[in-house]
Amino acid sequence: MNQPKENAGLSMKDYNHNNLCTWCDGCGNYGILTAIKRALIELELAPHQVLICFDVGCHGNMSDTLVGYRFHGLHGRVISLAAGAALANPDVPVIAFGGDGACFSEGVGHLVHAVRSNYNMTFILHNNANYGLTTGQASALTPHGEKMNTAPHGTVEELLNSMDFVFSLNPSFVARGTSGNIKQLTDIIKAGINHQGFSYIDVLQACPTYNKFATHEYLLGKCYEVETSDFETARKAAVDTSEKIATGVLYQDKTRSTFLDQLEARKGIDTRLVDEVRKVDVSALLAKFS
Ligand SMILES: Cc1ncc(C[n+]2csc(CCOP(=O)(O)OP(=O)(O)O)c2C)c(N)n1
Repeated sequence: MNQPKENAGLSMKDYNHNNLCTWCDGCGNYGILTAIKRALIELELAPHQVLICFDVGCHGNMSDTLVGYRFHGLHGRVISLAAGAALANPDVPVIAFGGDGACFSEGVGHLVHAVRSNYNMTFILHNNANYGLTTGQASALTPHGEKMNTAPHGTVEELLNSMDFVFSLNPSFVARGTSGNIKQLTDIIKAGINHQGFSYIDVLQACPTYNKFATHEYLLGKCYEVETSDFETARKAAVDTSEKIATGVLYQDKTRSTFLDQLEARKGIDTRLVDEVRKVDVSALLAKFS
């Protein structure tokens, strides 16, 4: 990050918006919202110094309650639009929020290529194990057999093991937190923003209205914290959730180059793409199509 450290006096109110919050009582999104604000304050990043991107879903309504540069995109597309912004202006940290419904269905292709490209951005998965905004549809992360509104007799499809899937893509940063442990989640988000490369943060999010199987109490009781370890140990700890659920920064490779750092065509260039496009006059081209 090349941000000037000039914001030591930031507080929660700098990020608070007066808009009415539409989340259900007890929704884990409140905890995630608090953690992101705390992380930005502790990193001394003012709202105008960070880009926050949202997918469509319950979690996406955070765009109404958080002050800053925000972009609310189409369902499943948040990673791609955030990656574009990160490539266009690497001086601005980019954070993208997405739901498990969006990320592991419509958006799964974007996730694959963002991890393997190692774009320099942070992705925070609101993993409530269902499509919340469309009132409790089963997602790819809903356990097999769970009774959901779209599967009253039990979910037929097999559960997608998201951690095994992400580790199979050779990620440079993988973390897991819970919406109920705000202190830990704040530290995880800070580590993700500071990481050079694609930071994948899985947040196990309580959804008291539609997720009856992984409640706030269940998650807090099952989670334990691990220290960063080697790739295979981290993968094993992340994947096996049968007895306990490993949380914390599970894996980080600080030596990996980002996508932009590896591009020969950008080497030795000090300007940013976001400035360079302004120098090109496209009015004649646009006139051809008007
Ligand atoms: C391409 C597309 N497909 C489906 C929808 C309908 N839709 C809107 S929100 C939503 C559910 C979102 O679930 P998830 O991504 O898990 O986020 P959550 O609401 O749980 O935070 C769906 C299916 C849409 N808006 N666009």
